[in-house]
Amino acid sequence: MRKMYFPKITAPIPFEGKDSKNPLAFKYYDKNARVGRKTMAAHLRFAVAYWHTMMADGADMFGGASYDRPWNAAGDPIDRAKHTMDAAFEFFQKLGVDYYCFHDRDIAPAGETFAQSCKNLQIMVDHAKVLQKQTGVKLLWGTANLFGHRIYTSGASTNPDAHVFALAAAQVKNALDATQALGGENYVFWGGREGYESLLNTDLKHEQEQMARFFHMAVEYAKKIGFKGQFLIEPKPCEPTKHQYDFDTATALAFLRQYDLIDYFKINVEANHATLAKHTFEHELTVASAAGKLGSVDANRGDLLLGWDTDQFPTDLYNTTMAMMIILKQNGLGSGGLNFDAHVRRSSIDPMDLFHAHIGGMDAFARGLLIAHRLIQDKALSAFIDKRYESYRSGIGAKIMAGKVGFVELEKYILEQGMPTMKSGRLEMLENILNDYIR
Ligand code: XUL
Ligand code: CO
Repeated sequence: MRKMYFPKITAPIPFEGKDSKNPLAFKYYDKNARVGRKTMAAHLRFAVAYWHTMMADGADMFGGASYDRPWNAAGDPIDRAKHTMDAAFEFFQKLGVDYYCFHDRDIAPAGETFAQSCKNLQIMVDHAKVLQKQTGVKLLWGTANLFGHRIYTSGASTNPDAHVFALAAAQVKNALDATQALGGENYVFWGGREGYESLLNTDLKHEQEQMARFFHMAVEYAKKIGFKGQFLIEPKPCEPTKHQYDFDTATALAFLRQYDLIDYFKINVEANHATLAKHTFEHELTVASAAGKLGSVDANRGDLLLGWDTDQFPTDLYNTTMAMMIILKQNGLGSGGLNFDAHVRRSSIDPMDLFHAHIGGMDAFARGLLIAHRLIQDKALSAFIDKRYESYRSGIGAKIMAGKVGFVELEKYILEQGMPTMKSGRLEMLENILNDYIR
C-alpha cells in the first residue's frame, strides 16, 4: 500500500456551511452548488501551486528550512520526487481541487547534464500521467523554471549570451512537451530574470527583441506539436530583477502588440505582482479584461507593511469580491483558473497548515463569488456607473462616440452651451453599498 502523507485527513474536506466551527471544513465553497449558470467549481477552477505547496521549505533570507515535510526525505532524487508527487496528489484529492500547476524543476530534479534533466522530467511526467488518471486531477498550466539555476543570472531569453538563450529555448521546448503530454490547459511565461540591473552593461532594445524572438519560437513550436493550450504572460515589475520587462499588464500588452504576438497570448494576473507594481489587483484584472486578455489568475496577496512578494494566501474579501466581479463580467476565465501561488508562513511548519491555508483561500474566493454574483444581479454598483456615463449615449456625447464631431464642433458647442455642471462621484456611498453586500 502507498504511504499516506496526510493521515489525519481521512475523507475529502467537507462543505459544512457558514455556521460550522470546524476549521477543516468549507464554510462557503460548496463545489457542486450552482451560482448563476455554473457550479462553484466551474467558476473558480482552483489550482494548487506545486512549487509552494510541495517544494517550499520555509527558508528565508535569514534562515534555512523550517517546515516538516515527510515527503522530502533524503535519498535518491527521483525517489524523492515520486514521493513528493504522491503526497501532492493525495493533497489535491483530500482538499478537493481539480487542478495543479508546476515548473519543470518542481516536479523533476535537475540532473548533472541537460540531457539528464530531460530524462528526469520524462520519468516524472509518466508518473504524473498515472496519478492524473487515478485521481481525475488535471494540469491547469505548466512552465519552465528559467530563474533558479545560476546560468540564468543575467536572464534567460534576454541573456547577453546566445548560448544561454539556446539553453532556455531547449528547456521551454521540453517543458512544453511535458505540459502537452499531461493535457495542460495553459502554458505560463513568467520572466523573473528577464530584465536588467543596470544600463551600464545592457542593450535594452536588443534584449527585448530577443525576448520577442523567443516567444515567436514558442508559438511556432506549439503549432508544430499541436499544443492547443493558451499561452500566458505573467507580469511582475521587479524581484528578482530590478527592472523586469513585463512590468505590469499594460506594459506586457504593449510589448505583445509591438512584436506581433498579441494574438497568441493572454495575461496571468498575480495579485501580489499587481501591488508590487503600485497597482491594485483589480486594476490589473480590469486592464487585462478590457483588452480581452484576462486568461488566468495567480491568487495570493502581499503584506502592506512588507515591500516584497510575500505570496500569502488570499483572505481579503474586498479583493476576492472585486476579482470575481471582473471575472464574472467577462464570463469566466476560459481555460484559466485561480492558482494559489501562495505559501504558508515560516512558522506554519505542520503539513496540516497547507489545508488551513487552501481552505481559507478557497472560502475567500467562494464568498467573493457569491457576493459579486449578488452585486451584479442587483446592479448595485453597475447602475451607478451606467448612469455616470449616460451623457455619451445621446446628444453631443453620442456624436463624440460616433466620431461625428472634432475640436471645432466642440468649441462651437461649448460657446453655445456654456460650462458643464459638476456631479458627485459618490465614492463614500458606493463603499457603503459594497460593505452592505460583504457583511
Ligand atoms: C514568481 C511567480 C512565479 C510564476 C511562475 O513571483 O509568481 O511562481 O507564477 O513562474
Ligand atoms: Co505567480
